[in-house]
Amino acid sequence: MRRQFQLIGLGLTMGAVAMGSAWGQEEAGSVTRGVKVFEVPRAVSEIDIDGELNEPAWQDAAVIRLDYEWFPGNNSQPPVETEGLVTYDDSWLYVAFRAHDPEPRRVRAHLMARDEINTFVQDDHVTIMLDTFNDERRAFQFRVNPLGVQADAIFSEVDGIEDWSWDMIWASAGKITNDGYVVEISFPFD
Ligand SMILES: [Ca+2]
Ligand SMILES: [Ca+2]
Repeated sequence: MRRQFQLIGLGLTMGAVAMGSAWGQEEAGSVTRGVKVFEVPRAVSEIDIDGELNEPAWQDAAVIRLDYEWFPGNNSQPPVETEGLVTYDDSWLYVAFRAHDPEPRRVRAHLMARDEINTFVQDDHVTIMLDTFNDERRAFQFRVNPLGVQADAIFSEVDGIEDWSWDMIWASAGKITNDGYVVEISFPFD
């Protein structure tokens, strides 16, 4: 079953990250409505981006349950559980997902080149929006499928544009497991 989840970072300061997993449900206005704030612990170990969440740092990472399905549902309650994990060190922001699925053989995932978005969106995948502008209008968008394939874009809600020609150097890996799939990602701060 093709399902898509997104994790939206509205700010990352002093070890705290604000996440709104249901961004877009509320009326425009205050930047604080509907936003959950999580304390993100610093990584206690190095993390190897290999699709295995077996590093000690993941044991202590912030766990963010994604309570809303974005597609095919429209911010509806999902039939499967997906968790986002977040931690960091001096150089990297680390994000991982555990996407539980009782039928992992039905997880859709294909190897393809970066940014082949028309093919990519046919796969199960997770999306992260980093709103480093903190204006809820523009964001850096990162999508990863269960095999670690990347698609990245600059997103503008004002004009609805996803500019896939924008490429950043970031690392991702994914694996299909007996329980669904796992994605492991690192973003450089510089
Ligand atoms: Ca790892
Ligand atoms: Ca791109």
